[in-house]
Amino acid sequence: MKKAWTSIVIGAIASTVHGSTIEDCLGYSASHVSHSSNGLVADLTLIGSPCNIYGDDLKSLKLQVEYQGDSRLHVKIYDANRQVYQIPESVLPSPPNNRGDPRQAALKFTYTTSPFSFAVSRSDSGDVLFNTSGSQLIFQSQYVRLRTQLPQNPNLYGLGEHTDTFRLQTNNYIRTFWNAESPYVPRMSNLYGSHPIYLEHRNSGHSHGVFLRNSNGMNIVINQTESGGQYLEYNTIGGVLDFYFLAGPSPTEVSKQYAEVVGLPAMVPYWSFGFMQCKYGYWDVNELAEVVGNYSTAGIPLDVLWSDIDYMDLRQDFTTDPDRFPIPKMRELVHTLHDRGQKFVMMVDPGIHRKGDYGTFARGAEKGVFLKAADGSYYRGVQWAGEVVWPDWFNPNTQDWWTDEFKRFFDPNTGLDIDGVWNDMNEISNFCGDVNCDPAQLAHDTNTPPPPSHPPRPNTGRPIPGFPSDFQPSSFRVRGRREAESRGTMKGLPGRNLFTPPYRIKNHVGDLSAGTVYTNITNYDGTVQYDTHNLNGLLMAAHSRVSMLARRPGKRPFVLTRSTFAGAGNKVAHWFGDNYSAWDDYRFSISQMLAFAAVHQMPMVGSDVCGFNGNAQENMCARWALLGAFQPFYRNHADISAPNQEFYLWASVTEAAKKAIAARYRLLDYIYTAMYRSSTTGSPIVNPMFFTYPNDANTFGIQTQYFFGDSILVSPVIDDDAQSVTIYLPDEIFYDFWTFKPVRGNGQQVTLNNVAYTDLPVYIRGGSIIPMRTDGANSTTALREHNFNIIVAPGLDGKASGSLILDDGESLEGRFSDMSFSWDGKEFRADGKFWYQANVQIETVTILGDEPVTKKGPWGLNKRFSFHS
Ligand code: MIG
Repeated sequence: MKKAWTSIVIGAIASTVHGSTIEDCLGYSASHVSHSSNGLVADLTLIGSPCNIYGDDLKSLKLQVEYQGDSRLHVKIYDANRQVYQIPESVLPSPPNNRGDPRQAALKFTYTTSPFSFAVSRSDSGDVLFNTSGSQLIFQSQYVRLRTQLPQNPNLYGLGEHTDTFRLQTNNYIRTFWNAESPYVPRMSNLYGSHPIYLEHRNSGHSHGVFLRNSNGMNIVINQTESGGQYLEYNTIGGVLDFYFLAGPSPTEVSKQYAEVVGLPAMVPYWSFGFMQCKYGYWDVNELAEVVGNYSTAGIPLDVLWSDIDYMDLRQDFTTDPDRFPIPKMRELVHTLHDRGQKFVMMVDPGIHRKGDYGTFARGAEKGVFLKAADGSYYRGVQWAGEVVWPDWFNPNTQDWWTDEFKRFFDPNTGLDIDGVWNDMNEISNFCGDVNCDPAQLAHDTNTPPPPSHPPRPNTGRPIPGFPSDFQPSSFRVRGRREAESRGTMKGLPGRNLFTPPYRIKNHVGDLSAGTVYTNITNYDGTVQYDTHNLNGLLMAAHSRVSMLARRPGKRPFVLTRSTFAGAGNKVAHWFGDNYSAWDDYRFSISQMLAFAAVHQMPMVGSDVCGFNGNAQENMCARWALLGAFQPFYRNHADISAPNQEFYLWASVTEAAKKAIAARYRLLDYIYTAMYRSSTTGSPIVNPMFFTYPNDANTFGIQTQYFFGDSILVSPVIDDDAQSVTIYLPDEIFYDFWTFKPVRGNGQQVTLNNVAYTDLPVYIRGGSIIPMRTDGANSTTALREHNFNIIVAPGLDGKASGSLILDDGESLEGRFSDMSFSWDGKEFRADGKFWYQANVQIETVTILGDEPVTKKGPWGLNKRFSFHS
């Protein structure tokens, strides 16, 4: 099937749907161009007779161009009647139009009248960034096409979610946006999330960004014409062309400018940087406790325990299995975890069991919050609980109902006092595969959910360290090892083919409605899933965030979501779904993280460490335990059918994990500070190497090395079962993170040999100052009581600087300290704002070099200080 798509979509499409071909589409001509102080508007009128390839051509369009400040250009092409679907402001607000002066703007908009085309170029250099000439704009009822020319071999990044290279392929490459259940995260295909933003980096050392604010299904084709002309082409099945061009010119500035468009990332709690353990298939509450006990026995700090759908009664949200996960004992588990300084996160799925006596359903039905079919009956599908209905996130009552369910079930006094929530299956995933599926029949035939086939396991009488005596390990160890001119509705054109639009996007699941909510379903506000499908995940997660906040007002909610859309980082965290326990997946976990953290503005991301599906091998899991510790979201998770893979199950993985978590703890406040900067300025928490060295072309294609924060260079061993790795060290002085020995980078590759499976090459970049906590904490809660050692890593110029944020780690708006550190080669200075009272101090300051020098304190974290060498 995949091959067939390639020939349909790519190249000169010889479509003869209505007897015409794409070449018969003559485009539009611009008229009534009206300039204002910060932009222009114009009418775009269809030239000639309609070509009607994929639906009907729209005859009248509007063009709106706004210079929004000096570095952002907004270009929007939409239907004059404003009927075509546009993303509502309530879901993803458009950025404020900071009126800019075209004469000062970094970007310049130019256009050709007929056929209409436009270009965006840099005002200073004249470099053309985007140019649609040479191919006509097509704007039809079910197909919108716009193509831009690009330079040869462009360096393009972003356009996630995918498992392809970080620097995108430029030949015969299609990125499809249609959020879908994606087991084994297939390559070259659409996955769980849609982020129509790319960053292009040029050999000039300058980057720019292009964001298309459009949620419709689409193919973005990156390819070359027969004569070799490089292009990128948007092919959407609806929506409008709502572009934001971001001037950079540094890659980091592009990231920051994108955050201004879709929102700054949400700040996360301190504890969420701890190590987390999860598994689908933990049998009962005893097994949950046992996993925690095993971690402490092994001496591996565990911060967060996760509970998958296993805990639910018949797989229903907001219930627990009365035998295996009884509420009183679950409450005891949560209390014990909290007493130990640990946290607990549980899953909540979107499919609600359609069953009259199920309270969550009954209360939702009363408030009318579920999606309905055209005849007014519930739109039904199949999910874990059996026959289900789905919340209509566009219904204003849905939030109240959702929050009420959260408050009931997660009540600290009578229910389960969770610290975070996990949203899965929200693409939406529907086990009813196609439009002929009868949900009731399928649920019956597949026995979904399976009846609780086994009673709780008998207890062994052995205690679990750190847990009350009624927690006992199970008797049998299963697993072997382990605008305003027209007041349109913007809710979508009527009369479209909502199931099988004539232009087919390359959805790996098949038809648009396959395995999800049917695309003809109407939301509460009158929009249809055809247009809003890619927003389902973001909407669910955003509602969960509000509900979590209602439970704990003033505290930063922690919500992990599988499905995302542009702007999701402003609210929630994301993991990359159902990967495989294989080296390849270990490798692309880095590219995925880089794209999300640096381009999509979703910093709190990571893959299932050691892989979700399949059987994790010891050496790979040891390497992944180390790599995961140097990524923002650090969670070991596996499928129910996969053998257990908790770190303590192998000696070498235990050793690797202890080392990895100790290092992560040392760096935790450095990481936390990077996250704080990300959430306040948009600077990425993880930096691709070319972000740091934008003029060094050797870095543009690097996808297996990166900076965690802006100073910690991570260079993992990459090849299958290898013990050596060839890395690139830019022209810079570095210091080995583990030994503090200086290592001079020469802008060349270096091969490291004999890298044990329990080792990870990490370097501190010269020029940085890193605050490190002292060793020995067994949780991030305990870590907060640890003092600091300040590590000064002078650059080639002998100087260094760094910073440190201190706060209570959980308040949305609270007191904080923002300290700055500097070293000029002779004098060390600590300065800043001291608004948060931290009861710890700085023990030492160490200046790295051939002969490191340590100055003993202590110094408080409540006032400035300085000393000379
Ligand atoms: O069909 O809740 O991606 O992390 O363990 C599988 C069970 C449903 C998919 C998630 C995975 C989770 C699993 N879920």
